[in-house]
Amino acid sequence: MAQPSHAWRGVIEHYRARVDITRAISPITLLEGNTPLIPAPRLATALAQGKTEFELFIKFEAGNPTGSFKDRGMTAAITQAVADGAQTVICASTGNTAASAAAYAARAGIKCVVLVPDGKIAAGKLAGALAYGAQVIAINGNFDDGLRMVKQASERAPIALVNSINPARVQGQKTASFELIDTLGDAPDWLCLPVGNAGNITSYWLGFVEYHRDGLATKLPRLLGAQAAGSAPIVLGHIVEHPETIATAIRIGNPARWREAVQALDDSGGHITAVSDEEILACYKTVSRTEGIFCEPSSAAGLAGIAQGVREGWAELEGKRVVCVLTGHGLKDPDTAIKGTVPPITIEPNIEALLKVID
Ligand code: AN7
Repeated sequence: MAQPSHAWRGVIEHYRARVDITRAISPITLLEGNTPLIPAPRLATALAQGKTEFELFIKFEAGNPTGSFKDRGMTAAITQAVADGAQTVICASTGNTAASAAAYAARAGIKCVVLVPDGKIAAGKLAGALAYGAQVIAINGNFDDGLRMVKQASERAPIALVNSINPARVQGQKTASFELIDTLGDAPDWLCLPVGNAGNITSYWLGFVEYHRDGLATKLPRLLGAQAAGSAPIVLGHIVEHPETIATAIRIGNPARWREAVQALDDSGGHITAVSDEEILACYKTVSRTEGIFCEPSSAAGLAGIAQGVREGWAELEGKRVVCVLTGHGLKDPDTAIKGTVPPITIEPNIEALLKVID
């Protein structure tokens, strides 16, 4: 049945002329993209700590079909892989890429193999990858080990690599910048986001530069990247052999798109900073309580970057329009969500018991 003409058709079709991948087949899509851009005034006030005032929007990428921003790039990577004749795709992942690759492979009717760090992947991501029917392999190692292994596998066997070193991933991912500009009418002053393997920051910058070059935006944003302090290779300027952080999505010590990220940060006049797990968790709680927006811990790293920049005085936010990308859904990591809260109390099933405990 033909879709009604106003229906959203996913990022490849919507940005047809700009997503540079094969046109040999119709897109493998779950109608990803078109995610909400939510004004967040109460969160802005909380992050500003009485020191400044700025306008804040949340680009809620958890609104994608598998609950993270990865779906934008994955629709492109899987479409390209299928057009190239791949029967199997492979990736290393801290979780969200795995779930996304698994879903799009299922959609395409091909096999998917994912390598994840044993015990360091949030429950909702593992659940997704398994539900979508991927072969999930846990390794006694971290993401960086996994990426090395899947690169080798794709060289030795007829398996397509769908990590973000695959150029199609960036082509799909950059559509997030287009959506921002299409919604706001121009680029924001700051774009703020967590950085792990550095595919997302690279892609956003590419998208902004493209729209600006073609006269669809009058300016370029400054990029504010945030890494977890225990996994901050770009901030430190060297590989981190044993990355650690509660924000397991960004537990990465040797980002694949390191060079591109540094270039983007430089070109934008931006800033990259390391935020502690405590700072991440504080913002993680604040965003859900002030705005009703539930993200996973890694996503809150970007917010923590803003809070830190305000506290330390280096973030020039006064009067600016700031977009913060929340990359993944809070439901991805129920364990961390529950750990940080007071457990529910149990009462007898009568009204007296209820009235006694409502505070
Ligand atoms: C929620 O899934 O690397 O800097 O294997 O899941 O583009 O890597 C995830 C990364 C931020 C960092 N927020 O983005 C993977 C993976 C969330 C993430 C990042 C990830 P990049």
